Amino acid sequence: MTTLAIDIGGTKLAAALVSTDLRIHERRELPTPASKTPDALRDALNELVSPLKAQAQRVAIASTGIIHEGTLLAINPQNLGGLMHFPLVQTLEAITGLPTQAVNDAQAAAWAEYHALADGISDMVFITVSTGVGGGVVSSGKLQTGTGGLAGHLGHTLADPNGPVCGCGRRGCVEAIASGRGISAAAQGDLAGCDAKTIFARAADGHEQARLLVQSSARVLARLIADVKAITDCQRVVIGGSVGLAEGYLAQVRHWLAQEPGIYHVELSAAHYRNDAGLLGAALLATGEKS
Ligand code: ADP
Ligand code: BMX
Ligand code: ZN
Repeated sequence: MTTLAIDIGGTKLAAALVSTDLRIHERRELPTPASKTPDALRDALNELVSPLKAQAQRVAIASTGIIHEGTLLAINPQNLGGLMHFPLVQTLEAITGLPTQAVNDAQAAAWAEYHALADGISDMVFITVSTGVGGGVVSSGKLQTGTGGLAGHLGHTLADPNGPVCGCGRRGCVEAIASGRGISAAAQGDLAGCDAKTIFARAADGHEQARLLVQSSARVLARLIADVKAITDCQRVVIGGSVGLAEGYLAQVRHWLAQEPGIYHVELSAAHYRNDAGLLGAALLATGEKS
């Protein structure tokens, strides 16, 4: 059985064929269209999967947003160019003619990363620091999706009551400060308008403002991890997303977490599957294995 796995993020769309032994073939990427209208995303997804669909027997989607009953509902529509609602499963079934299922991107990635951990770990949390900040919680070996798909949306917990307003409507969310978009939005002067990738590159060259922007993201993430430890008592936190996986970032998060009282410390690691965790988690969930 070959699964056509799709990962829909705020910055990029990825798709690949995933074989039963969880090997990735023919991976493709396209930029995520920044448009309020669903047509742009539908057209981009059509272009993305067209060369792959004839070789697959089913579709498994990991997508940014709250995924409930096959529909994408943005908690932060700014991450998708203002798009609030998208009929995900219906659209991919129409494009491919294949049975399709969908789950939140960070929840999917958590499930893949949980399977990559050593035996004996039953409680783990995955956090993606990417366009937004997303999360997935595995508790007693079960992936938590909640009653409406909201479980694990750690980016929308409070980092700073006086912080910037988040696209979800709340002030001071972790995502508004620590995410790629948050880092970019806070940039001023010669960094104004730069994306997070550029700001990380400038920080590595010793640019002071860039260094402080990266530091503030890592610091907020460390506090979030301390909160996550207090809430879940997890044995491991795995960090993914292009910001989370950027060189030196995890070391900074470890540094700030070490400043918190010892009870909140937890082992941290970088995503084993790197940027493919969402694709593989969606494929794994589609195997029907009980979560
Ligand atoms: P998505 O959110 O679509 O899943 P990513 O995980 O690639 O995509 O996250 C996109 C964010 O990561 C953007 O804000 C981008 O500027 C930033 N980014 C991409 N590459 C890097 C990098 N090498 N270092 C730091 N940030 C990066
Ligand atoms: C946002 C939210 C989450 C998602 C997270 C990471 C939307 C559209 N997305 O908090 O559902 O898991 O971003 O998404 O409201 P990514 O695009 O950064 O991978
Ligand atoms: Zn928010």
